[in-house]
Amino acid sequence: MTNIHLLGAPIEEGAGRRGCIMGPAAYRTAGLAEELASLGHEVADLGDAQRDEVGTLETEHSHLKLLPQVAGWVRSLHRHAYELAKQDVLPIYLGGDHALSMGTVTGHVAAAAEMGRPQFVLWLDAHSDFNVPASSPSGNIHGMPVAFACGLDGFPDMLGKPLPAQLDPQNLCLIGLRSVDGMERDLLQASGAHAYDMRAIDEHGLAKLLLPFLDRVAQANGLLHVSLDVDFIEPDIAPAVGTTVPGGATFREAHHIMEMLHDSGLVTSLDLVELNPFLDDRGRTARLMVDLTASLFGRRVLDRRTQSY
Ligand code: 6HN
Ligand code: MN
Ligand code: MN
Ligand code: MN
Repeated sequence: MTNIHLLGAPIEEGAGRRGCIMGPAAYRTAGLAEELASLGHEVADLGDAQRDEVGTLETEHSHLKLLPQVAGWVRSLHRHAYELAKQDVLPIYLGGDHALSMGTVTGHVAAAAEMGRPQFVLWLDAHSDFNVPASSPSGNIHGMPVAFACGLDGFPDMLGKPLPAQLDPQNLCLIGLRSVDGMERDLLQASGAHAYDMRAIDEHGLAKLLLPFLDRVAQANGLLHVSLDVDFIEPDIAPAVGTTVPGGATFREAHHIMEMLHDSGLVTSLDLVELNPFLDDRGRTARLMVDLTASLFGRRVLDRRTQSY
């Protein structure tokens, strides 16, 4: 039994189109809390976080869209995540676009540093979200949270400079990549992060990519934050996202990752991001995300685990 706390993070200003503001409500409508409770967990819904008021921020990057609004969310979510990380609960952040992870990841990294434990991050996404302002072709801040959390240079002062704590790229694993911008790719490869594109899944299968990472988390007695972007999944079955890219994870691949994560017992926090209910087809994407979360929290058909491959 896990003590799960749900926190809505209805940010949409980081994305290129509107609609993610409705994400938390869609997860509630799709029955996320009830589903987790039916698996035997204690579930508390904390409601939605609110964005801080932030004035103009100094930056030479005038193409950054809605910077004060995004910074307001990042500050608020950072505080929430930091506090939740210090409690004996497992937070699920209901997005909201992916810029929310600038707050959640940094909050968990800062708390982990104080607890003397390494923080690991698993990033499940079609995109690596490793742009810095200067490399971003769109100016959409949801394409930048990983670079931000790793402390890369060139960001305006969204959360204090330097950051309260930085994510070590060695403790970062990205899976599902199939859309990475030119300069973003150079930054990602130089960082030392463990990055796997869809081709790696084709060639090796998910278990071969994921299990060694989970072993490292376990060996290091680490904490594990998972950030699940809707566009990780094949858009035919998960259409409710503004940045669809064909060739995503299949229904079973997505569930299999969640099942392996459950069996590992290592996950300590989770973001569900980029759901845009305005683009959904009779709620099917919201329901799929709820089902995937249920797999991560122990829903299974038979009582067996993934053995070694
Ligand atoms: N996401 N690389 C593109 C950009 O605009 O920077 C797409 C970002 C997508 C963001 O997946 O959360
Ligand atoms: Mn993303
Ligand atoms: Mn994405
Ligand atoms: Mn390495």
